[in-house]
Amino acid sequence: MAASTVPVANNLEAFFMPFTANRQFKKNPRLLAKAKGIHYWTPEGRKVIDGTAGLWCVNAGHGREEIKQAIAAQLEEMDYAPTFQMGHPKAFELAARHAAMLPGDLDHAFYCNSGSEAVDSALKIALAYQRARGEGTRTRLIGRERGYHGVGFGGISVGGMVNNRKFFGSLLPGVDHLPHTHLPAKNAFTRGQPEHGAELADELERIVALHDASTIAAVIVEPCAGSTGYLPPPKGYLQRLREICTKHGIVLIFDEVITGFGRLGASFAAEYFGVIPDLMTVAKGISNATVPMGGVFVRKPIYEGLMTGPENAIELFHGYTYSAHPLACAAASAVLDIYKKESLFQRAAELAPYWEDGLHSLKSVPGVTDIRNLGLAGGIDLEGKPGAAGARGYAAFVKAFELGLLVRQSADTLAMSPPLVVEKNQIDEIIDIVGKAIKQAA
Ligand code: PXG
Ligand code: PLP
Repeated sequence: MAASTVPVANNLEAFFMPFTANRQFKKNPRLLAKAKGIHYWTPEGRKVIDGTAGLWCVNAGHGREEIKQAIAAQLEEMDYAPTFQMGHPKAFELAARHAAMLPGDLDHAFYCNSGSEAVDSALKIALAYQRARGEGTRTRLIGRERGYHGVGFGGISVGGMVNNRKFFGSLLPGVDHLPHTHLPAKNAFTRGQPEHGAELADELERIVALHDASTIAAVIVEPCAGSTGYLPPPKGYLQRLREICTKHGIVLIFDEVITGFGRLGASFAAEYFGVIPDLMTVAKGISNATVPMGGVFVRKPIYEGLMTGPENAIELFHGYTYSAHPLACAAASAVLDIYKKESLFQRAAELAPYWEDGLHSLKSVPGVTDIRNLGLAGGIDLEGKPGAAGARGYAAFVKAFELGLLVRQSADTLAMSPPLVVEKNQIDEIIDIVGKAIKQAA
């Protein structure tokens, strides 16, 4: 081996980092080397509160012994088994457990490895379902401005974040978008769901009038938008969207990659809002992020609708090598045990008012222009510096990290979503640090 090919310790160059300013980061890296409970430690041993549950995914907290043991036991027993024309017991067990906890007649589970794959899978299931029921002209997909549905071509096409779209060509054809529901002029500093904006769901009627229902397969929305700064839905909005989709035979997809598995203080946003989608995408908290996993939960009529043709016909020509990977199934089952045993969804619901009070106590901090919250998450908008959009948000994020707190920054918005095992005194600490960081980043 040539000397130059020997890996160099502490050389950060080779890793092409995702969604990161690579050159900036590699000059001033922020590294995490250890995690337990609601904390990370840097390689130097500095303790940092995980104010974001990783990337909204470590809902039961880090380093859970029960999950570790379940993964290790599965690895010992069987590392991998295919699920194309074969099966393994843990996949069926997990699907039955998910079906049992899902609201309404959402009672089947398709598995994949990430939220992005879940979204592409759901869009394909919706298209295949429409075709199977003799509505093959329904090929349009409707997303929403400011939506985030991962990074597959399907997901960025229905997504509504300009930077995730503009570099990547023509995307999927036949996609339209609902308007977003972020109305700070009317709703700033609302606690929980905003009063104004339900009528924005009626824009779907306008889109139907433009294209005709016979061309529209599905609508996908995050029930509470996460990535663009945490935007709880206006009161009545999701109910209205559900009614319009039902009326026009459109498949309604809730992207619950962030909201699923307890974030709102209920198992799923569908349960929290009392609105049942036809398909639900999940990831993140499904496995507490220990082994990558995603899924699409499917209502009975959709699954049944696809079970057509001769019995030897494959009903859905779609799947991943690692669909229902045994290690992911073991992890997902173990985390369900924890959620149940520790009543973590209920715990999140009980902590939510305390979290809300904490967040909104930052209202008077100079430069804060809006605060939003729902469940155990929230977003804080900062006034941007003229001509330097995002600079203040980034400065606050870096300050918070120096002061011992990990937050998530998107432009001049900070988002937080602590693990559901967070204690009240730790919430106090989070709020204290984020307040200081915002002041110091002014
Ligand atoms: N849908 C939604 C609603 C998401 O929030 C995805 C799909 C894609 O999941 P994967 O597993 O492919 O990343 C997501 C992911 C942030 C942030 O800081 C959010 C996500 C991922 C990374 C960062 O807002 N959401
Ligand atoms: N590319 C090639 C060449 C493959 O053989 C496969 C799977 O067999 C894939 C991509 C898809 O990989 P995955 O099933 O992990 O998504």
